[in-house]
Amino acid sequence: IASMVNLSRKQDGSNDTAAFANDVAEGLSQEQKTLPSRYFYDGRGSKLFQQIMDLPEYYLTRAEFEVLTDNRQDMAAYFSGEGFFHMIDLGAGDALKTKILLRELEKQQSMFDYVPVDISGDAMQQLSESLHDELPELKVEAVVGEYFQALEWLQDNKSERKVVLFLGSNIGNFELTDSKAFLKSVRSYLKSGDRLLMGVDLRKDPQVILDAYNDAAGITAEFNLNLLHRINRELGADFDVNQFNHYALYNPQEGVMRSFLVSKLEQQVTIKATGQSFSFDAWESIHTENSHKYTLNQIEDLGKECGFAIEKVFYDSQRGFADVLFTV
Ligand code: AVI
Repeated sequence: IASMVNLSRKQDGSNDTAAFANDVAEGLSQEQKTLPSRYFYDGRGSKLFQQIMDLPEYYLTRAEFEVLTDNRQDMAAYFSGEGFFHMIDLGAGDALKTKILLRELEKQQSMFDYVPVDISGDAMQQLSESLHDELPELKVEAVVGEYFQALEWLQDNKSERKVVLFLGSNIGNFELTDSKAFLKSVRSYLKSGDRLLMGVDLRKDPQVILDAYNDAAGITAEFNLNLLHRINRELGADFDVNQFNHYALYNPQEGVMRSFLVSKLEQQVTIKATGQSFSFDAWESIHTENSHKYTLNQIEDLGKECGFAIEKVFYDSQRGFADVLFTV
């Protein structure tokens, strides 16, 4: 039983081109050039990210898979203790990990419906179809849109108890101020009895982290460079993608993995959609992504500041990744 709601401005579910052009122009006009990482995820980018999740070096997905598999009964018991609930999956993607919980909840005959949220209309279409085949009894209402749009929609349309999932260390891609704003916003839509399960990547051997973002097969490089391909495709730009390198480094003091695209030579790029040209010095960089790695204390403080209290922390066997269960 599946239905779909599209909150994005364009009916095909893709991001609004004008907003994309604006963000790109603004980012490339700065002293330190920057592009927002949320634009990684067009059709090709989403496929590349799926490949990343299968890479031997990219430990995050496997670690969270283990956390969810090993603790699914416990988690399901926390979720369904007080009757019917809406399970809201922010950034659901292919929901491969969430399905572990969905199967367990069905097994326990929990009373709930499932509301996956994603900016990719294609992903939500495919997920609805796969759930229809795999869990035909499950009530699914997929929402296509940005997180903030979806939260507002939920406020008006889902009135029962809520369990919000924010898995995959997606929080790590926000700047600290943005993660606070995001969590406070999520909190503002929740009531007593509601919960948030959030996946966080923890501090660990810097070499392990470094390798995860510099895989031998070069898929992460492709993923990063795809941003330039996307700008070429959607905004009529003329980036010579071969003249940029993927470069990612980890700062253990801050616990931040930073990804860049570095211009191999002095060059100019023109973007038709905005009519602007941007020049690059040789070895000038574009900052494209941050991936934060946390201590549990930081997560506890972050939660507290945003109105959440930790109910339980679920770790993988290496203690490198955690799914943190918060109450409000
Ligand atoms: C989606 N996000 C949590 C990934 C990460 O690890 O920061 C995106 C990614 N970037 C490079 N590899 C994977």
